[in-house]
Amino acid sequence: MVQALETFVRQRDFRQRARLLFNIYDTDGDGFVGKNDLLSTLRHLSVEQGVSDAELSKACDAMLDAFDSDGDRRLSLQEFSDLVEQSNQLGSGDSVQKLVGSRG
Ligand SMILES: [Ca+2]
Ligand SMILES: [Ca+2]
Repeated sequence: MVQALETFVRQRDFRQRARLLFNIYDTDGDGFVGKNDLLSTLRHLSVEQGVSDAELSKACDAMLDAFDSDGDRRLSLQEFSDLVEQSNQLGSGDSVQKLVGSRG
């Protein structure tokens, strides 16, 4: 019973967190996280890490390839939630470097 409650709370927290991040990433507010949304958010996050636009663009394509399950090249809240679930550190600048791979 307690376990079920904890699971419920965790899932609710996760959904709230995913929605919060979704709203941050959806910079133009159209209800989807497209490549431009990803680019501008990641650019902002990685501003001090010297990641080039080309690398960011590649990272965005990789994210879309991995999580855009219906193929419209933008992430719905559901698709974005999957991404958040699999990258718990999304939202920290650290995640950008992981996405673009280590840089020597
Ligand atoms: Ca958008
Ligand atoms: Ca999609």
